[in-house]
Amino acid sequence: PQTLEIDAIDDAASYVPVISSLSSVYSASALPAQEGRWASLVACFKQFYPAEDLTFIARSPGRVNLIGEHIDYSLFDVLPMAITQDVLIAVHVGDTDGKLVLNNTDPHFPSRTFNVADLKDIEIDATVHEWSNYFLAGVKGAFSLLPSAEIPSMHCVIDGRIPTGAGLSSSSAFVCASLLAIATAVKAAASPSSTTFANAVTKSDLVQSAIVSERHVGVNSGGMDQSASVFGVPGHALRVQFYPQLKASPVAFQSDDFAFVIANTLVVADKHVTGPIHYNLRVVETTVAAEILAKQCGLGPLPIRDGFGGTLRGVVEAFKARGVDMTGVMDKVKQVFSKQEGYTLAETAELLGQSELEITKKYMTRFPVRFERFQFRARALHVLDEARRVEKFCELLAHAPADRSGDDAEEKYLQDLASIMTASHKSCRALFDCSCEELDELVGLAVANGAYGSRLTGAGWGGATVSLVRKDKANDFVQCLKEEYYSKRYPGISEDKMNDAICITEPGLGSAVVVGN
Ligand code: NG1
Ligand code: MG
Repeated sequence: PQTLEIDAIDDAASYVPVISSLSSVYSASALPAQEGRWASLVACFKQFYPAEDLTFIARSPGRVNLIGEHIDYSLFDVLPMAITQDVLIAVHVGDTDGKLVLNNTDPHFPSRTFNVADLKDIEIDATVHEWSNYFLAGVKGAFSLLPSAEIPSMHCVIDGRIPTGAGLSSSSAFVCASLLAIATAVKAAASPSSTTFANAVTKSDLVQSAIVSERHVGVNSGGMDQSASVFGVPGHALRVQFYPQLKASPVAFQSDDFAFVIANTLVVADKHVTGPIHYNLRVVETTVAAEILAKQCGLGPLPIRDGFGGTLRGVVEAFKARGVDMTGVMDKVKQVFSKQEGYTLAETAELLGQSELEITKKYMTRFPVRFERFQFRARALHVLDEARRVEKFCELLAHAPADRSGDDAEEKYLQDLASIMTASHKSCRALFDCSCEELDELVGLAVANGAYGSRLTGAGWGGATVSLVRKDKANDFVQCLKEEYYSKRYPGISEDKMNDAICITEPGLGSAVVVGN
């Protein structure tokens, strides 16, 4: 595919480099070691559709979150970065058979065909785990972005390389790539003679729409993953802000001496199965905690996030306007939620001044949850303290270690960054209760084997850790974890499987469309 061109989709306030050729993408090391993969996707496309031209390939990557866990849906800033592993969708546009055909390079995911005429009103059954649901979420997003659009016939091959349930956001990458593919196909069908489809959709629109449409798959998620997947900038982390509006700013690393290592526990965290007791429940706990704080502290009505409820960010802003700082807000949390054992629904109704039925309807119907007691105190304290850790981490990153005095400035700098990561893990484990035995073991082994710091990344309850290590020690570190974790937990595990599970990661490029000519 050497003759393909990339249209980095444009954004008015874009800091995203526009890449003119695939080779320049490789040289920018945005897609290291991927050349063979793109070629094999093109070959696979030819197998599925021997008589059809490839119109374009849409791509969106996974992400690793460096700091700021479970605070995006409370509208606090987070610091993820896009990773190399991604979802590619090769598309042929222009037949008049009226079909959307989805094939997958992985034979575990069987072929699916839809009539494009049925797509506008298509229902997604979030209760079944069906791979094409993620594409259909992209369809929903495309119609919300382009309400009058007619989706043309699309014959697709999908190739996803992000491990699922690993906290690396395979789901968002798939939804973002799908939405981008559909928007691009609509544009391509409208101007078949053009070979470039830039501006099919802006990056901001793509993100906003993907955030809302991914909820059709049954998870009441925040917006971190879609932002990282779309806006990713090679060599940079992204500070993503959700308040007062969505904004992503690239953050450079001021030192070349460290690297991040992603290590997958190989415990699959499946939000579709565990959402009601894990992820979706945490969204309810943090949302209702915010509403109770507003009510009990007389803050007035909070701004509502995406039609769901108030946020802890709203609470912090309201207190700020009254001269109360973050420490003060945390004190209020401890006062209002004095019961360490948590709150039953009846007690919650009392605090909120609403009936149990009202609360159930508002917060627990579209995304059902199961619980005995809401842990408002612990969840809110995690969120507020984690928001502070993001601030501190970003402040540290803004200053080069050389600005510090002393011979061991660099060493201290890495220790400071890492201690914030380690504190985040502790809080995720103890207050947010989103870790698991394997994650705790990996974090412990990482620190014992030379990492400065380590933490779970993504939703947790399984999935991966991210560790900060010295670049010159990174390979040894990977080797140690292979021996200490993978070979011991999974005796007989193959080298290939381990290499998929643990890797040194580079921040990569976000969504892009590669156009054939
Ligand atoms: P993953 O790790 O992809 O399951 C989830 C949410 C994020 C964020 C993190 C926790 C989705 C699509 N993403 O990520 O919005 O809340 O957990 O920080 O559900
Ligand atoms: Mg996900």
